[in-house]
Amino acid sequence: MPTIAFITGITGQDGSYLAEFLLGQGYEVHGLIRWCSTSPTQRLDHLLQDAGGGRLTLHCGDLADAARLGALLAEVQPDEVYHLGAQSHVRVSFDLPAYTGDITGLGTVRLLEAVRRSGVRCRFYQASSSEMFGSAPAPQNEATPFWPRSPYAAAKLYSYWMVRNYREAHGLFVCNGIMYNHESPRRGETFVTRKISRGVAKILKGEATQLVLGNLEARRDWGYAPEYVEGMWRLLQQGEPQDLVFGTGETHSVRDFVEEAFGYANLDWRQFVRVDPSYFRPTEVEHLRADSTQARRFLGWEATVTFPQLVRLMVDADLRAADLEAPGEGLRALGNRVRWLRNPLS
Ligand code: NAP
Ligand code: G4F
Repeated sequence: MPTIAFITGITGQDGSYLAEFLLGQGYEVHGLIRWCSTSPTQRLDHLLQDAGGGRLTLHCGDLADAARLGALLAEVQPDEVYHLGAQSHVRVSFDLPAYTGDITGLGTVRLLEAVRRSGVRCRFYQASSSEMFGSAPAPQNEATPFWPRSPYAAAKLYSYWMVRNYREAHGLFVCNGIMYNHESPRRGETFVTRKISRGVAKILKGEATQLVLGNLEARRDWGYAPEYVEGMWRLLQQGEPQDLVFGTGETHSVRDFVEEAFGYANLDWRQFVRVDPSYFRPTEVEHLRADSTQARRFLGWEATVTFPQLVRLMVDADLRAADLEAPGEGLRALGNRVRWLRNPLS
């Protein structure tokens, strides 16, 4: 019998990579999708075409709907639950604080309750975030006190503590993966890295003359998303549940990302990038850098894709998507490090 996984947020960046990874491991994969009048499965279409040999099933539902989550848990009877669904955009959370609290915070409790009440014996992964560290000095690790700086971070922190409470109070096998920023060609278009890589392609294609950004000084620990979904899986294969930090250990500013991306395309970024304060956040997270010593120690997990390789891979992908010639250095540098990935540029 194959191992059965249930993934919330399967249509997102991480959910699509995780589904691909688990199907490659021989899993039967079930995913929660929101009903939508347009197709939400763009990132999954390559998997749905051959349906992983009939091992990929999508179920309509919503993290706001506790009854549906309970029914699905009982029906699917998963061995592993990966809870990735969330309103995941930090800037948007300032405009939608209550909605973000409901979906990103309470949504986790609805799912935990569905697990507990169904009596299904499964392992549970919670997509916690480095945003929870907020203003805590870098580098941050599992012992660093949290200091959330947005409604999103506060909602994730609530989920983090509820996961710990369900472990301690009810004995569930539940784990927090505290992940730093991870990016890819499948990254949502309004997150800064993808906005930049698409911006380069649009400028080269003649579809835009400038790229408008917010705070260029914020520093992030950016890694490559497919490596992080392997980390999620490894965390659930442990003998005991625990909470671990996942990141590269390197930090770069948004300005660094801009310079690298435009430089790779032989463009002088100063001619094209404009800063608009309307993109600034009411409270910013200035500096994130992971200390992932424990993930290395317990899981043997390490990020291997470097910052320039990540930037180049994303620019390559957006150039190709715009029918432009791509230098391909990002792809070449990646080699076959992520062997299960079918097409790193899509
Ligand atoms: P993403 O691309 O924004 O995907 C979010 C997923 O959640 C999408 O599938 C979305 O569905 C789904 N979702 C949103 N609202 C929902 C609702 N009400 N009911 C059911 N599903 C809902 O995010 P990601 O980058 O893959 O990140 C995955 C998870 O890791 C998120 O929880 C994020 O907060 C967390 N995280 C991400 C990073 C990172 O750097 N990527 C780092 C740390 C933590 P639709 O497609 O229908 O919108
Ligand atoms: O790409 P961002 O929107 O990602 P952010 O806020 O770090 O959040 C992402 O990573 C978290 C993990 O640490 C996840 F939990 C979360 O779900 C999400 O995936 O912004 C990165 C930085 C910020 O400092 C922002 O102020 O880039 C700065 N920035 C500058 N100009 C911009 C822009 N961000 C966006 N989205 N758009 C801009 O034009």
